[in-house]
Amino acid sequence: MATVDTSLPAHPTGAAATLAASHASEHDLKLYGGWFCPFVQRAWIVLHEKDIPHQYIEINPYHKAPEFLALNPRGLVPTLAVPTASSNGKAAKPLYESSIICEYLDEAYGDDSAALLPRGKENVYERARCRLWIEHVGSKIVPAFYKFLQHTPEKDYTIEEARENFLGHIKAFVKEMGDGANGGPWFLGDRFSLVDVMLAPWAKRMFLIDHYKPGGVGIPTAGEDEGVWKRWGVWFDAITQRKSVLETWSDDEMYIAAYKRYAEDTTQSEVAKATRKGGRLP
Ligand SMILES: N[C@@H](CCC(=O)N[C@@H](CS)C(=O)NCC(=O)O)C(=O)O
Repeated sequence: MATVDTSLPAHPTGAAATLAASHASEHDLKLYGGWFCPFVQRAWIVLHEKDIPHQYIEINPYHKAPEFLALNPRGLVPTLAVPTASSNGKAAKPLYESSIICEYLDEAYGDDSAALLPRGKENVYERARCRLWIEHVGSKIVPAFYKFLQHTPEKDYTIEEARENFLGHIKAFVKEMGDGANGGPWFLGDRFSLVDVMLAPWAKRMFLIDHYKPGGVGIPTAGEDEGVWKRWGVWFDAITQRKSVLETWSDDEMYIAAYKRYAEDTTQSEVAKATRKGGRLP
C-alpha cells in the first residue's frame, strides 16, 4: 500500500522537464518540488512569472529523507531554501506552505509594477480582498476538489453531493471576479494576480475528474447561473493557457497515472488522509 505513493515517476516530463532542466544548476535559492504536486506548481508558477533565478530540485516527498525533514519538519513539498545575507547558500533558511512561499517570492523579487499582490497603502483593501479569496481557494475549493476526486461508491456522501459542493465553492469565487468590464479574464480583470496562481493548478487538474468520475466536473452550460459559468469559462481558458502554467506542466497522461491513487482512494498522502477523515488539509 505504501508504494502507491513512493513509486511515482521520479522526474517531470514534457514542458516541465524542459523548465526543470534549465534550472538545474546550483543556486542559493532552491525550490524542492514534486512534478505532480499542485502546491508545488503554485510556487513554480510564481518563480516563472517573475523570472526569479533559482534551482529546481525534484524530490519524492513521500520518501521523507532525513535531509528533507531537517528543512521542513512537516515533510511536504513545496519547500523553499532561501539564502541568507550572511551565507554562501549553506546556511539557507527554509520556508514552506505554498501560499506563504508565493507571497514571500512576490515580495522579495521584482518592483511594484510586477507585484502579484497589489502593493501600497492605497491598495490595502484590495490586497485584503485578494487574501480573502486566496483563503477561499485553500479552505473551500481545494478540499472540495479532493472530496470529489476521492469519491468512491462506499462513501457516506454521493457523487452528486461532492459535485454540488465543489461547483458551489467555485461559483462563490467567480461571483467575486472582475466582471470583465476592465477588459481582462483574471480575478482582478486585466491584472494577473496571486489569486489566479492559487487556483491554477487545480483548474489544470479538473480534467482528471472528467477522466475518472462518472458525470465529470459537470460545469452547467445553461440555467440561471449561465452568466457566472460563462465568466468561469473565460477565466478557465485564460489560466489553462497561461505560459507559466503550461511550462510547469508535465504530460497529461503522467497526471492520469499519478492521480489514479486518488481516484481509487488508495493513496496514503497527508492530503488524502485528511480528506478521508473530513479534517483540515495539511
Ligand atoms: N499545505 C501544504 C500542502 C503541501 C502538500 O500536501 N504537498 C504534498 C504533495 S502534493 C506532499 O508533500 N505530500 C507528502 C505526504 O503527504 O506525505 C502547502 O500548501 O504547501
